[in-house]
Amino acid sequence: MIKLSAYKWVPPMVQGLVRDLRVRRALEEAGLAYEVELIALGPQQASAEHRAWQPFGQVPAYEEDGHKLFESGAIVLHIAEKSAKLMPRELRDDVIQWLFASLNAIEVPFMFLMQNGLRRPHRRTVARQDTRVDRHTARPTHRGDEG
Ligand SMILES: N[C@@H](CCC(=O)N[C@@H](CS)C(=O)NCC(=O)O)C(=O)O
Repeated sequence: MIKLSAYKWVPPMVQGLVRDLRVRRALEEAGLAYEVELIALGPQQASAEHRAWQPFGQVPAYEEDGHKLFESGAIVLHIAEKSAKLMPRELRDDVIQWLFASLNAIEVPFMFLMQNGLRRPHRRTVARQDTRVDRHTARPTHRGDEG
């Protein structure tokens, strides 16, 4: 059985944003059954037992038949490898490319923006990444758009 870690409770400002959600979504879309182990923020999160599963004391962490993984991107990729719906074989490189792009080129500036507020230079960075993604995905030659 697949097991995924998540928090028992998080403050309202991050509810709906915790990274176990991207793993849950991949599992749901792949149609894979899973159970959730709820971790309490604080001592349980910092415990040696939890750190053996997620070395930074964070969520999400994933376990499948004793095989343990952490880092949401690595977990989502592992799940995608099991599902032609999530990652058709002929689009594997595209999926990996966009997975890295979402974690580096998109998530990083957005996180910076969230942590530093809507000051003009950060807004510009995020708007620029957004425009570039729009332009790229609108291109008719994008491999994902070829019938
Ligand atoms: N790069 C990691 C980041 C994990 C992460 O930042 N998890 C947050 C929740 S979204 C967390 O556990 N924060 C609590 C903490 O760092 O103490 C991933 O994508 O899995």
